[in-house]
Amino acid sequence: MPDLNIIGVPQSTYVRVVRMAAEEKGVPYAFDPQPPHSDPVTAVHPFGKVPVMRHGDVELCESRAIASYIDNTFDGPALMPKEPAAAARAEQWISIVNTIMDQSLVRRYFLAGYVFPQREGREPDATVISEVMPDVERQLSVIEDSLAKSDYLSGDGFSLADINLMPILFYLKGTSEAGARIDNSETLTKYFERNVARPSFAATMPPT
Ligand SMILES: N[C@@H](CCC(=O)N[C@@H](CS)C(=O)NCC(=O)O)C(=O)O
Repeated sequence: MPDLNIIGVPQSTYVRVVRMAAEEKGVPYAFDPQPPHSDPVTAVHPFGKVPVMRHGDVELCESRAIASYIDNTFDGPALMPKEPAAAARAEQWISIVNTIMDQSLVRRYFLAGYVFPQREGREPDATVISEVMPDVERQLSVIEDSLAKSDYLSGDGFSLADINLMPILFYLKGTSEAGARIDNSETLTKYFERNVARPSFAATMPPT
């Protein structure tokens, strides 16, 4: 039984990020697929959000903190660039994705537009989708502009910034509007295909 325990539903983009971090480092971990606000989660996260992590006496919540702990505790390839400007650029992207893009791309567009209606046997919510689409378009364009200058978000090779974005792009690819926006962009398509091929991505595929 591995010492590192990652807790949280596999469908969560944030849970996938920390699992990908462990996979990229080559760290064995036990995965406990617990929903938000379940007892094992609230025992660690004061607001019941996933992921949470246990490693011996260490218990942590928040994906960025957990990924940082995994990166700094275990051997294996570094997940953050060493060069200060590239490291700061990776942090900048993680912050933008987690504080701005997650809200519109995941919560409003993907979950409210597609997942929640479909769970109730309804069609995707066209009103929600059309309201959020300007934000989706703008945010994908911002990512595209950055990737037009560099193959990776930090500008210095694959990093946690790319790990942090890929689970979101994966969900968007399966939708009509954002999926078409990605497919019509050579830059976004190349980026997606480059990173989707990583074993850490295949190993953390959410159930359908
Ligand atoms: N800032 C947190 C966000 C985690 C988060 O929002 N997780 C979602 C699942 S993707 C969750 O637990 N939602 C339940 C809730 O907000 O009550 C992190 O980076 O770990």
